[in-house]
Amino acid sequence: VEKSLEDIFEEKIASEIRIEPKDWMPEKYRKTLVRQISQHAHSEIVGMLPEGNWITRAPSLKRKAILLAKVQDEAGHGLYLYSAAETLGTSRDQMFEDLLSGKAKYSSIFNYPTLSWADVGAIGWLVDGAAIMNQVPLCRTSYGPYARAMVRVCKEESFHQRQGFEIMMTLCNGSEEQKEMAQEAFNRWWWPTLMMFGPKDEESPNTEQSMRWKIKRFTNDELRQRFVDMMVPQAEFLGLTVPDKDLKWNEAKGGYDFGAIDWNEFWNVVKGNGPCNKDRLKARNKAQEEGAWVREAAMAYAEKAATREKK
Ligand code: FAQ
Repeated sequence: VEKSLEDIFEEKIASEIRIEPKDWMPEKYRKTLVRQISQHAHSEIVGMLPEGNWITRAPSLKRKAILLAKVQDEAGHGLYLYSAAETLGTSRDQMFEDLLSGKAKYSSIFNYPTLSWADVGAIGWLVDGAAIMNQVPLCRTSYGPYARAMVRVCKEESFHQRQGFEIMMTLCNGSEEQKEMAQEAFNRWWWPTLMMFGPKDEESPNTEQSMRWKIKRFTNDELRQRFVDMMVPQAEFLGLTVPDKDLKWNEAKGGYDFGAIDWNEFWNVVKGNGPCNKDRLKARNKAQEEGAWVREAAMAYAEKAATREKK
């Protein structure tokens, strides 16, 4: 019997062979990947804004240089991810247009404000920590270009997480006021970070199929639990209090039980009504307008170079 294209695809998935751009794939697989990878790319790009807010006010030259490098890394991650998504047949211009018009989603976490320098530490420690927890398994995702992009992204995220933890450690070993700043930032970022992993499994419409296709390797709740179990000892080490009165070690499950997440807040932010959603889109649109002359100049240069080559 001759195998159908679908059989070949399913066999590859079953035997952990990567799916590559020119391989046949179900339309829904392609669509899910474009959705997830483009949202991921948009998150990296919008994710530059909260920390970018502190570049001009970093407390020392060294901190400023490190923060600049981190924010630039996020731009690079966005570019690898748009390239990976483009291999599935959607143009970067189209994806970008969807971001700028507010049609496309990006991670809820980047719609919260950065009110103090400690927020830069908290983002590196918590947000990059959550990003790593989610992205290390994506190095084994079934779509080749996405998996390969994740390898380098994860290496850079590890550096980001260390720099965040180091900022928190410096503040926690500093004056009373510095320690308070760290705790206050922790209080504001903890719950939104737990929301980054997405809705709970029963309310996650995409998880089941994405697990079957090995796009996702763990469910939202599995990753969230691992994250809590990893972070609690780190908070203890820093001398910070996790802002959750229901947090408790559960011997039987070998992990922490934690309090209820405010899902109303989550969906509200996802729908565009978080504290900074409008500001974030405004900032991206402004950058697009102000960068128009650079794009035009680059196009003119490319055309000129092409004519010169023909001669
Ligand atoms: N925010 O059925 P599910 C970073 C949406 S890290 C907004 O569970 P799925 C690094 C979801 O899209 C952050 N929307 O969906 C950095 C879906 O809507 P749709 C980016 C969310 O895809 C650090 C609906 O809810 N990381 O950027 C969120 O199976 C520091 C139902 O959800 C990634 O994107 C949310 N938090 O699972 C940069 C990782 N959660 O599309 C700068 C890759 C869910 O049907 C500074 N993505 N939604 O209309 C993933 O692993 C998955 O897409 C999940 C969601 C786990 C995010």
